[in-house]
Amino acid sequence: MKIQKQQLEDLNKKGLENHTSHFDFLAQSLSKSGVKVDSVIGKLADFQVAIPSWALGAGGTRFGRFSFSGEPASLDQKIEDIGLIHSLTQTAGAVSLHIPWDVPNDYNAIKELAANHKIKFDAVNSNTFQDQKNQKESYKYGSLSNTSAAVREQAIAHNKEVVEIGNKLGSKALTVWLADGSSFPGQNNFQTALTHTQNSLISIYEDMPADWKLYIEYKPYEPNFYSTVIQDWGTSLMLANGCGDRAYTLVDLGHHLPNTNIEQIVSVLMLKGKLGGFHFNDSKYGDDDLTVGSIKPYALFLIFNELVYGMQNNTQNPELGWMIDASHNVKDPLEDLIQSLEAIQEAYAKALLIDQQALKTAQEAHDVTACQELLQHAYRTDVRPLIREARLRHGGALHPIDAYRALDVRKNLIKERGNKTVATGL
Ligand code: PSV
Ligand code: MN
Ligand code: MN
Repeated sequence: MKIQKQQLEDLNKKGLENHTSHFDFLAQSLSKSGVKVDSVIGKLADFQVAIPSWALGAGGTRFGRFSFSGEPASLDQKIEDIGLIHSLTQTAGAVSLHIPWDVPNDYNAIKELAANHKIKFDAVNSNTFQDQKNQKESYKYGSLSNTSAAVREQAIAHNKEVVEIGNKLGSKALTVWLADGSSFPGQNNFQTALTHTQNSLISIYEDMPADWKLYIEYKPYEPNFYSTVIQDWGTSLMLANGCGDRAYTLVDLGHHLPNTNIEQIVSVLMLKGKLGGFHFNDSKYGDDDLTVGSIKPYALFLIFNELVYGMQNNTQNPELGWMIDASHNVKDPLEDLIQSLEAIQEAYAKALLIDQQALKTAQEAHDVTACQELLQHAYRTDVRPLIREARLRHGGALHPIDAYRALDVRKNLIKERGNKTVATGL
């Protein structure tokens, strides 16, 4: 299924009058307070987030998985799904592949399909947290950190192959997330595990093409429950520094212990020019991978405040790789991704409205109340007309979820692909 421009134009006509009055009112009041509305809309339109190939089917838990039907069964179909989300939102212009789940059969055909949908290939992800069929060594006791040289070599070789595959598609970054760790005290020697991991990462890093970046993800626990080798941003940063200039930390919002000040981590990493990529999701308890903005939208806004500040002030930090890393059991995965994209745009738009100059003045005057007022004034602004306007100007849907439903997208996918579908993913 492909959504035609004309279909969206027809649907948009219905809500246009309402939108125009909301947008005009907001644009006028923002302009009066000094906001350059067109520049904000331009930034929103430029902001593209990669969709992970593993989020297009219903995720599961260890207790089970409930299919949503019509799920993509191949890489082609995954790209088609992202194409659908992108035509509705104009924000999902990239895909993040996971190897070996998404190895293309025909590289030219996949590249052509992605180009047709205006989708780029963002960071590629390696997988050393599962054993694959016919694999010689097992990752049961770790991969890049394993005490066995043969296991480490196999895991290094896999990462190198992932880079090769990504390179053929036009990707420019490798994301490494390791499940390595231990579940019981005494199981691992922490120092040995970290040293092996550093050396393995160096070997992968040194083999990457010169214009590639390495993103090192961290996570405090799960699947191991006593220790994780790359448990936090400090460990990730240390490993990135040990690799070189093109190795960076990747922040996944769900990979923190409760109440961690993620915005401060973002800020410090950008100051040091070491924030490489971002995985958006939301959580209540752990790595819940819930829809972005569904639980803690204010925290997301505070994170975006630091991201915006960093993008404006930290030229030492490279452009970031923006990705969603969410998936779950009960919602239509495509609707869920549309909601996530909307929440990201909302937090970004609100952060762009913060009067940075006034905030600096209030900070220097130690006017704590004013500082809070400035942030919350931006946060309390309903920015949705700006996001809708950005979509409208680029041929997207005024109301993506409504359009998705009006066009019967899921019904059509089920008709095309059938009821009993299982997408590859986490
Ligand atoms: C596991 O926690 C995880 O969700 C990581 O966040 C990775 O980014 C993702 O899986 C894909 O490997
Ligand atoms: Mn992640
Ligand atoms: Mn995760």
